[in-house]
Amino acid sequence: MKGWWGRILRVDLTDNKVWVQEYSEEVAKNFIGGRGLAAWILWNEVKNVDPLGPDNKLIFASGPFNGLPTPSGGKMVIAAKSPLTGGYGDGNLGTMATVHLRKAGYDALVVEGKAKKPVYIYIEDDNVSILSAEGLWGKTTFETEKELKEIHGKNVGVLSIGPGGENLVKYAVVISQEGRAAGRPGMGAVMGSKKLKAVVIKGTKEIPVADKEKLRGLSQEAYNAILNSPGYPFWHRQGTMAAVEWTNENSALPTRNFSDGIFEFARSIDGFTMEGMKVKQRGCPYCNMPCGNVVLDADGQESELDYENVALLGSNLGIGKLNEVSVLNRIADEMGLDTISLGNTIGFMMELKEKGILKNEDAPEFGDFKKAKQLALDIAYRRGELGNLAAEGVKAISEKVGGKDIAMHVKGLEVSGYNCFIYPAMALAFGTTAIGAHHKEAWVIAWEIGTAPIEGEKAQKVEYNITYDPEKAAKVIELQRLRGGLFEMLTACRLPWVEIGLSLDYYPKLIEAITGVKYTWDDLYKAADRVYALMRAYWVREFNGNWSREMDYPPERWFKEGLKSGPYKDQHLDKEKYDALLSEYYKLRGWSEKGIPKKESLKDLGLEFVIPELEKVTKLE
Ligand code: PTT
Ligand code: SF4
Repeated sequence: MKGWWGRILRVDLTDNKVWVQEYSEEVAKNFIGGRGLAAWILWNEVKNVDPLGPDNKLIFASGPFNGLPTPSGGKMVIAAKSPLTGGYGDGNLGTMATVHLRKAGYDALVVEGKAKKPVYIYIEDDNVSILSAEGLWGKTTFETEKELKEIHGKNVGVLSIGPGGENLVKYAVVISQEGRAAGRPGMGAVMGSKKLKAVVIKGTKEIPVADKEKLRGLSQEAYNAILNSPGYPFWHRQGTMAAVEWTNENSALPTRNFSDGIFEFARSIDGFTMEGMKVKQRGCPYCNMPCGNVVLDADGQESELDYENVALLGSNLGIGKLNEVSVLNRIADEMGLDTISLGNTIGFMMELKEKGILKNEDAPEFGDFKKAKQLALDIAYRRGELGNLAAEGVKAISEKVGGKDIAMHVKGLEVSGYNCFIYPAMALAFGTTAIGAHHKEAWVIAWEIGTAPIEGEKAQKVEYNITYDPEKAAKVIELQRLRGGLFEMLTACRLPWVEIGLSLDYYPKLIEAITGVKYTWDDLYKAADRVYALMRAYWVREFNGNWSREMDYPPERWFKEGLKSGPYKDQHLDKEKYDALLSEYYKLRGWSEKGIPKKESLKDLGLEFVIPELEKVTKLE
């Protein structure tokens, strides 16, 4: 095999066992890597287990792009059964750990079992040790990475959890390089449940590549195309932060627990304000369009900002000072909490308090930065009744305290930064994403609005009519195939294509140069569909067949209430029309009206092995 090692490093923390598993060329070709490989492992090995028990498996999956000079190709997928949703869970981050994992001779690392005391895994090529982390337990992710680099040298990749993961906060993430985060559906909590504080990797091998010269030439061409694109200068200035002004202009900026789409202090937290505060720029490995904008926060400390972080911890909490928002963002990174779920949870509690549903003196009100900061820390340490409750996430809070109609989640994962009262396609994307409400797989809102943030220096506002054309379902699937499929399997950053317009034509050519395998676009789409069907089958199996189309509904708020202000005041989604769009989506995917893949489509995708197990829990069409 070229491009893939065909080797997975396995570690069992219960028995201190380390071994290498080889996997076949057929699996490599069909599932490619990253999320594809992770879904295949979870389906085969992680059945009906407690997500926070020793039998769950935490998968760190790289792909053929990693460790090689590919455009923005320094990403890694971290996956497991999710403790937040109970279904398939994963996330993606840029990290030197993916480069080193591949250079150490592995395509993935799978950790199972549970250590008796805190440990970290140190991998140096074929030499793998499980070492005590008792001295690191309790430390922040920043402190942990710094200490581990002092021990093992700067030339390593480090992935770690903070107190959030240690204390099993359901939306704890894994952090790398002080500002790269992955695993919104609680991958940090799974790591904490195994008492695994960190993974440190150093790899020195040469990755076997089919055609090195071709790879070098193509990559150079792609890097040049990125630098010369018209959107590059503005991207370089603002990165994802350009989206604050754009969503606000188009009534989509989550504001006060998604009750509105326009924030009166948007300018004070947007990309232009960030530009004035910027002290440095960071990026992921092999990226020549770095977007990690680092500012100094109200405590005088560095904080790396992205759109989602600012939308959810700023406007969604009614906080209009970017240096205060930056404090909350930095705390999330240090503690290892997902900013999106954290912002949703605190915002939800603020609204519950406003409505008199939550009667707790310590609960913050909208705009109360001090109490929000205190609550973020209490969540990480699960301190007090409020901290403990909030550590469970929005869905659990709504079931315990009330407010289901204003609980912003899908399948238990909190909604990311796009308010969809008037955007049916984006609502469908949130409804059908493989992990719950995340924009990563189909950021269809830019297509739906007709503009994107990086199109000039002033965000465009367009004439917009709410429509439910069936082509919206087709567009969601097309984007899921590319964003949630191709890029998550490779694993490469999608932003060169999404934001800078790098031609997609480079990708099959690069894959061929690396692996020697000539994929057509049909092959790549089919691989993506295969992984989507497998992830959906995983949910259905883990939910014991208790599955219905309601699982793919967006939050009730978007159907029941209207926007509070602006040109689309009082407008909201129509449930019947959404249902028709959902049916179109199922039809195109070859899924039943309940959202379960049909036998024929499973066979067509080469997933026959899924059928007998699914038939144990549900009747397949
Ligand atoms: C991703 C989600 C996002 S999506 C953001 S900001 W975004 C939040 N970032 C967090 C953070 O930071 N700290 C924290 N404690 N929690 C956070 N949670 C949120 O996590 C990130 C970029 C961004 S910035 C985006 S869109 C793109 N995402 C990609 C993706 O998902 N796949 C892919 N192949 N390429 C991508 N490129 C871009 O990467 P999750 P990163 Mg992230 C600080 O984790 O679970 O996938 O959720 O990876 O290295 O931090 O880069 O406006
Ligand atoms: Fe990382 Fe941003 Fe570069 Fe993507 S564009 S690889 S998220 S630095």
